[in-house]
Amino acid sequence: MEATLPAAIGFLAEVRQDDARPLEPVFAARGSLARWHERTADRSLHTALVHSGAPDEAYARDRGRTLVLAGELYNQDDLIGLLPGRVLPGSDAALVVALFDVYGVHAFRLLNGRFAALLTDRGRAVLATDHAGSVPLYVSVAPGQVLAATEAKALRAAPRGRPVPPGRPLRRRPGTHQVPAGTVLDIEVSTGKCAAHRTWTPPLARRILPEDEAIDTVRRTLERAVRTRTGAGTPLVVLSGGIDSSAVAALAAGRSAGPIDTVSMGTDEADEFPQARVVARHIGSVHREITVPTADLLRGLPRAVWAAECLDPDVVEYLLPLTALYLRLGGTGEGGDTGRRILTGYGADIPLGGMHRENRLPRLDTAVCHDMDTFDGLNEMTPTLSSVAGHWSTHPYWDRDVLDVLVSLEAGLKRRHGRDKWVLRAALGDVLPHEVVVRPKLGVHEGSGTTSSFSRLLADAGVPQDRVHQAKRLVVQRIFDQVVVDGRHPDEVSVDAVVDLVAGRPEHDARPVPR
Ligand code: AMP
Ligand code: PCX
Ligand code: MG
Repeated sequence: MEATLPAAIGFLAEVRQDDARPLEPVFAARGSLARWHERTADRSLHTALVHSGAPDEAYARDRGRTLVLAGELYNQDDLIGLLPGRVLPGSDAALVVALFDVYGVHAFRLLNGRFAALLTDRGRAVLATDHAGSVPLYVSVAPGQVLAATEAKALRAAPRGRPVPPGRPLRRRPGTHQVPAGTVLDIEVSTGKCAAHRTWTPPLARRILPEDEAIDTVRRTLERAVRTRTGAGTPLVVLSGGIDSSAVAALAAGRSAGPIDTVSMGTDEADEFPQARVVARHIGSVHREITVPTADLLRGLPRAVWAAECLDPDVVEYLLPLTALYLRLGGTGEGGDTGRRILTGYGADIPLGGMHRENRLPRLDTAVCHDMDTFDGLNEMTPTLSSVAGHWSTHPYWDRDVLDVLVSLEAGLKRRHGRDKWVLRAALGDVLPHEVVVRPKLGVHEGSGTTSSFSRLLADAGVPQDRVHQAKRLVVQRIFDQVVVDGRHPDEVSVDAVVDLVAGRPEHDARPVPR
């Protein structure tokens, strides 16, 4: 379980009672493809797996059940302790299937991980997401068939499915549903009847802790989340120089025998290179700076939407510079084609109310509650963002234990002594330079100039200032329709044509906006 990348990073799986031809697997995630077919008396299972060299470890079979797992677990030690006397499971998939034998669907309540899973058990198909839905999972269900995939585009040719509440219908593909975060869907294949179980919800109550105890709890849980994510090779941290990613980098460096790798991205318009350099020097990392020309950054919009399958223009603005960075990283090994394991500081601002820049507290918890109520389905944590370039990314702040701790701290520990994210800053004070610990930071969309250059692209096309945000939404929607719903490759999509169309200059593309 110490490999650089997880055994599988995506799958398309079909459980059917008939012998229909399986769908053609279509993924944005880049990796090797393994296909696999299993037939029992009452059903067949076809799977296509995107993997990184050990596809067998993504499957597990036990007592007539078969499990397919994309992603990885972070609390194996605790989980193994629940299976005394058994042969040690050799993979995360084997561990989950063994737990299923003891706990049934409730096994998924035990997992702290970044995964999507499908398990067949006689006439049932069980689908599960991790607590945060960080590996997206889509499903199409009709009597006699359950089709599931980690990318919606892989289900494009699926026969029209029936509603599977609480699944969310996909835009313009109402027969395809996204499985919510922290959810198990237990589906009877013959009828398509579905029972749903929530396995995680964000904490609603707030804990009152003395400063020291809060600091210690945050430090310990974050340290563990970084440790369980660093894998076998040299970890790489995408480093902005803000407290979130600097904390991850410092903790990863602290437990690494040799120097870790860090990398910062900027554009020809804006960067935070000097701030990131201070951190890299302090922790002794092998540091790189990658500058992406703004025009290339914006041309990458279709690829970011293709990878994240996201319709939210603000989130796409956060993800665009990160996708551009991942695509330019290069791998290791001969030919540089071995993917990297990437740690990020993504998501820290959500439970800590880091985007909230004023001293009074009431609105901080309002922001935290709102963000914890609305993250699901945005796909901002998806590993596909980096796996389009063959890499695997993972986000320690959205570790289940870290998230539980951070969300539940009372707001006065998040904003304190005039500082945002106070408890995190205080928890890392001994491993980072003082200037890093106290520095407020711009978001990646601002630090890279992405928000302003995307706005300018629309303004230059004639969109009035007060319509720019709505125009961004329409641009993202149109790109989504092409690369997700219609299954086109992002290289076939012209951002300029979409922008012109949205700006009311339809000479490049006269098709009406579909509802
Ligand atoms: P933010 O919350 O805006 O700092 O962005 C989320 C995460 O993306 C950070 O914690 C970093 O891991 C990564 N990131 C942001 N900006 C950059 C950058 N300029 N270069 C490399 N990584 C970045
Ligand atoms: N971030 C945030 C997350 C963006 C907000 N997402 C949400 N409310 N669902 C973070 O890293 O915590 C930035 C740039 O800031 C990305
Ligand atoms: Mg941040």
